[in-house]
Amino acid sequence: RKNADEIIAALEQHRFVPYYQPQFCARTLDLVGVETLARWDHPERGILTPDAFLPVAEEINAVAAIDRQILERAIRDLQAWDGAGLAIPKLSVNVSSRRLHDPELGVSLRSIPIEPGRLSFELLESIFLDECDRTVLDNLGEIRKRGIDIEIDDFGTGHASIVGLIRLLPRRLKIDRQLVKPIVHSQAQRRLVGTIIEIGRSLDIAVTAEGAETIAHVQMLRDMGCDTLQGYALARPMPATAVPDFVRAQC
Ligand code: G
Ligand code: G
Ligand code: NA
Ligand code: MN
Repeated sequence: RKNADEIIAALEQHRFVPYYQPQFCARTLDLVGVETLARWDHPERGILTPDAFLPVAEEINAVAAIDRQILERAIRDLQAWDGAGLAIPKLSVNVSSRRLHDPELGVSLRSIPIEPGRLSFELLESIFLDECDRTVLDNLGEIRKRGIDIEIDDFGTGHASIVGLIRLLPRRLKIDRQLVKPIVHSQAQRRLVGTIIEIGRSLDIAVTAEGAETIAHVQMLRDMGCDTLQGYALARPMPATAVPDFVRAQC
């Protein structure tokens, strides 16, 4: 209860903010984008990660509202960075299943000022089960119409539906870090990740590996033909205020 009330108050006070984790081209290690990761800027407890609020937020049906707040803030951050002349090619935002069922999503997209290909939504594999819902279909239609790319997040932890991939044809799939982490000591796990990269290639879907934690992961994933990398070996999630210095240091 206490936590639930606090979450509602935090929403009113706009205390849910995006952190940003950079994403890199596997071949050149150029910055290709940033992913937003929700944080709760708590007045006493400091910056809290999603494990501290998503379960309760889910219970009280507040996840869509958090997602909405993060997206709005991220769009404003991107505009500010553009204004400052920073070259951030792409913004990826997590969109929960709850948010995808929210009729307000499609409506709000009509007023988002963003060029096609600059924004992408990371959706969970469970989307493959939700696709028959009218609101979800309408929202997906609006997402496509606005030129927002769809990425399947945490691929391999949910339904991993190949038929779903063919039907939805996302721009990109992100291999979950649970699958990526073991590749440096398990040949079987390495073959598995290689197979997922092949599935992406055969369907013309780009592949990101999450959880590139060490230089060994980075080298191995690059050699395996992965397109994009994200992980602690390259950059950790950071507050918006740290992004400009990080991006400038890349050049
Ligand atoms: O940020 P962290 O590294 O702790 O993220 C943990 C998990 O929280 C992620 O795997 C993701 O599923 C979820 N998450 C992070 N940011 C968001 C967000 O903005 N919205 C939603 N719905 N989930 C998020
Ligand atoms: O939304 P998604 O499931 O992609 O969430 C990414 C989560 O993974 C965030 O919680 C982020 O902090 C975390 N993360 C990012 N890079 C790494 C990494 O290299 N190792 C580990 N263990 N976690 C990572
Ligand atoms: Na994500
Ligand atoms: Mn993920």
